[in-house]
Amino acid sequence: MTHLFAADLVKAEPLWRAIEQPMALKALVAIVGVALIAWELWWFLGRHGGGVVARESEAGVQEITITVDGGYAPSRIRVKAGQPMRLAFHRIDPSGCVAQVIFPDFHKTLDLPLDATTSLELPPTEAGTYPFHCGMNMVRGVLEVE
Ligand SMILES: [Cu+2]
Repeated sequence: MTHLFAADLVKAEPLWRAIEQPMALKALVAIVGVALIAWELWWFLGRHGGGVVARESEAGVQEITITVDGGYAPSRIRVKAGQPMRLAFHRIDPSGCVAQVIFPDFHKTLDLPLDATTSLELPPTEAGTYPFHCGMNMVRGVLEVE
């Protein structure tokens, strides 16, 4: 508490008063705050697992279904190089944000009607990492060709 003149103490009613908290509680609040920030960074920027491997149909097409609900599930898809693939997007999220999915490297834009599954066929591709995203580049996924 800062030291005031005696006259001020008599007149001035403080607007708030500090409640002294135990050190352990202060430390706990700080630790929880840092943990939440770390979790948020991981959630938005981090890699979530090693990705999901597409299964292979009898015709040799790699197939995977991606659920579109606030994000792409899975968002990291692993396919083999040199084999055609079919990505089926099942959109259950009514948000207009995810009404389109764009594959910039393939120059493909796919419209995703709500409550439907829309497939995109991609030609055999060289190994590499090919990101995809919603129309506004807010929701993202990645195709890992290996
Ligand atoms: Cu979006």
